Amino acid sequence: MSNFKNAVQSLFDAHRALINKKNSPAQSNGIYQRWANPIITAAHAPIFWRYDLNESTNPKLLERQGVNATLNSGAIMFNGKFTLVVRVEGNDRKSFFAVAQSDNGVDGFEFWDHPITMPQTDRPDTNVYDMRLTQHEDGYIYGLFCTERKDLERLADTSAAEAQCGIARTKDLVNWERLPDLITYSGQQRNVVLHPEFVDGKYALYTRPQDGFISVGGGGGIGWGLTDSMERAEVKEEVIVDEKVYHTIKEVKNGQGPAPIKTPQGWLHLAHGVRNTAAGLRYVLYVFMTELERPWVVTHRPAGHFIAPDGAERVGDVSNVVFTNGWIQTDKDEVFIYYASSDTRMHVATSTVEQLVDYAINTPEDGLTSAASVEARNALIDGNLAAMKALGL
Ligand code: M1P
Repeated sequence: MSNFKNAVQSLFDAHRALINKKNSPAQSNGIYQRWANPIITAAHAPIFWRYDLNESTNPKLLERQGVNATLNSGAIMFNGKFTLVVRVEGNDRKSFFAVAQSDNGVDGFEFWDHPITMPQTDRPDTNVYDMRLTQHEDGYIYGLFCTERKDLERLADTSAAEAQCGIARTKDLVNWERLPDLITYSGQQRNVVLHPEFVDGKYALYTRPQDGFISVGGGGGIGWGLTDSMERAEVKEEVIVDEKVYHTIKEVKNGQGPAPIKTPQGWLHLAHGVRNTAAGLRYVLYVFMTELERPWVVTHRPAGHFIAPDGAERVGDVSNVVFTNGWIQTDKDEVFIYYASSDTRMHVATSTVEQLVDYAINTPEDGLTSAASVEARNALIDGNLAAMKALGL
């Protein structure tokens, strides 16, 4: 074999070894099970997405188009496979969407040959990211994502941007029909998610009204609104379902994660909450539940974080972040929670609907003061001291 062919073969062998690497359960807190290895990293991107494999144009076999990160992924069970629409970020900082699939949901994720070619609206996207997939009862799979463009009213500020909700739909994850961006009457939108069922005959959306690109300003919270159609989606009125709250894990901002899961006890939601620290923003995941008939009415709010950055998850391009926009419920009611750490790589944690609902219903709410926290903990301690006595401990 020529040296060049040998070198190419080595790249493919190392890549195959990475894809084939078995995952194993890591620590469990009884509510969910983390898995030891990240499930998708930048190194999982196919070799032929990154290298020019033609010896005449790349005799030194240099990487030509690097991939920087694989993060915030939408998730769906598709044709019997655990399927993610991954946010892939090139070294040029542009994100795009690409499908990766696995047979078991915890390892073996492999990208399809080509990323998604997302059609444009008449106002081209500068950057697209964080797709939420919803299998809607109308028969389409919808992908709602953030479309970011330059803020044309602040041209001199090269960081001034505008975030809005892009909408596309598909039946095969290959061909996407781009629909007009969501119209709302808030300044900007990110983390918009389509509810899987019609409500009062309309499409229902979780929104996140925000005044600026990074800061939600006076707005914020997870909002809720209805639209007659997705072909010209317009939410005239947003009500806040889950607000941001002082001195909680969602003091600065929050956002709906994936579309909620329907359970007999209500809709189960996963979201992210953000607070500020001397080291910058800290993103954690939290859970809440809403009424079945009125998904905009919260019934349970377990206090604090559900998943927070842990160990190596704490470090990456944007450190101290976990973020989710995808989970998959299997027909055995297992739940595969897909989350990214520090805007760099993808992980999975596994649980069940039963465990998650138990967690949501039986974890006390945040009492919002230290005194209330001591009171809640004392109630647990006193109950346990009696229980321990009964157990002879
Ligand atoms: O960098 C952390 C996250 O920041 C944004 O989330 P939010 O809209 O809540 O501020 C998004 O850009 C997200 O992609 C990113 O992971």
